Amino acid sequence: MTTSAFTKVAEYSGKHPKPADITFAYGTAGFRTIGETLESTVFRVGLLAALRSQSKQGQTIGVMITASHNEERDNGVKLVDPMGEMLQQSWEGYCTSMANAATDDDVVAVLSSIIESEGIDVSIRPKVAYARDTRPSSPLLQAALEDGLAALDVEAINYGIVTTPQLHYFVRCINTADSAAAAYGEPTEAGYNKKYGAAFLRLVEGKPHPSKLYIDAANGVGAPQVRKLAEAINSPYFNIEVCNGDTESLGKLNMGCGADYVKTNQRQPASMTLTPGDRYCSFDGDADRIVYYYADEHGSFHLLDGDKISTLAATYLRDLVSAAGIEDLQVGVVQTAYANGSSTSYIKDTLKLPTVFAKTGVKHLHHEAEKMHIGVYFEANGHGTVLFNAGAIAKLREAKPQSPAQADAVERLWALRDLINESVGDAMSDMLLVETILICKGWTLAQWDEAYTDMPSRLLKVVVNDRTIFKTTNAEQTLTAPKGLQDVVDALVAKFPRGRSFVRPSGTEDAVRVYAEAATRSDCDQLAYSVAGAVFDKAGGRGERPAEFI
Ligand code: G16
Repeated sequence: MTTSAFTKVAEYSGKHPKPADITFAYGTAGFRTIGETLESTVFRVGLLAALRSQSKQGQTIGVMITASHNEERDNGVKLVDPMGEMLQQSWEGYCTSMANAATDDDVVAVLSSIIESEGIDVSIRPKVAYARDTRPSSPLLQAALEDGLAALDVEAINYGIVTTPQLHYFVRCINTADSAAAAYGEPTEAGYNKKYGAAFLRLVEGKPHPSKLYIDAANGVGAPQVRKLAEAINSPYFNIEVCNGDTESLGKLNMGCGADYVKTNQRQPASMTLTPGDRYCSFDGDADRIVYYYADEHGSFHLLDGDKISTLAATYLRDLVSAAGIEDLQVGVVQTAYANGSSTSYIKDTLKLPTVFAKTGVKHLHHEAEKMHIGVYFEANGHGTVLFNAGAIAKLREAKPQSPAQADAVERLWALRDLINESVGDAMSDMLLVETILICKGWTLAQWDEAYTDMPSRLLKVVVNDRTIFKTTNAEQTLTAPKGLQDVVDALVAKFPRGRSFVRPSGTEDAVRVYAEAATRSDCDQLAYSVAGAVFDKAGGRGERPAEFI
């Protein structure tokens, strides 16, 4: 890079000084914190996106400005790699160093050290595709990003306000456009709706129409986008009504609604009353997660979370593979420690499918799923997808169906692959997958729910002075620091039949998460609140102590 290019970077950087008192970290899903503190970080992510594109021989890199499920005042930014997957982890350290460079000269110094360590050819013109969600701080951050892109003369495409998974999809489409074998689709909203809509209609054709699906869009970007998807599908097979679709009023995003609220509180959105027999689902604020739910005839709430989606998808795929008669085409499942114990037993003992555990964060699950022929990965919070690896594709191509039934099963596997956004977990594509399976099986949500009964579980948040003192091992299920705290957790767990609990620092919120499971609801709550109380007392709890369980 020439001296004048570095001078230009330093000049632009001067417009976006780093707040002196904040240390940024590239966490579970990129940078996330209070939106108005992120201007310098987002500017610098623009620079990093340019370098990442050059390091990938000019392929397009994605930048998404969003804080997904977080409260409205937060914002965030993350990079998307060429196949639409999360940024390669070895670059996360570069992101953190860049975000924390104290001065404009330091920014230039970090930039040149990355160029040197990665052997980047800076003569390549970088390409970046970017988008944002509906947060009030997003336009300001977008302007900072555009300065970063301009500083390194990036060829950029602005996708405006789209869901996070849509941006992942666009990036993959752009980078595969020239390959007949790998071409993923048209990199536009219309192309996205056309691809997923057509695959859905192909799979459900001829089956009875389902009842209406009520979609809580968390007052986020999923609302306008799912309406466009419904317009494109334009069929009684996709009869939806959007609830919590207000993206204009301040203070509404993810507030008392959305997938995170529903999963964490184990109840419907505050603004909604459920009618027994009706079907409901919730997206989160950027529509990368989805959970389903319904009320039974007594009005009791029932949640169908990421584990239930995962087992539904795995069952359907396993049965199709068997019907297709393709030998040695394996289906496997990836979960995290948050997976309900009943779901894991069901996968192992009833479905007889292999299951592996990964750390929280879809980037970790994605890599494990890639090792399986057909890898189904979902976090309990509703974030996940299904991957068909190269081995699976080869087996599908080589398949020699011996009967019309086998030919139909092979055709359905291909169609399912077209229905699934393999680049990342995607609420809209996952919803079409669930709808397809339910329509094909003729199932209500209650029938889907019958597969297994969840163990009572509880997820709590504890705010502490410094969550970075929490260190974990064993797929984040065991604390190695603060010293002695894991022993306390173990002693509490031992008191409850079938008890399980773990503590880990969140990578997206300034909090420590406590998960607990036990044989009964009251044991589970008692365990969760006891562990949360111990964390608060022994590791610098701030604000209100988690309420004692009564
Ligand atoms: C992000 C990640 C998810 C993760 C979640 C919570 O979701 O993409 O994989 O489960 O954060 O992570 P943590 O417990 O570390 O805060 P989203 O929907 O917010 O992008």
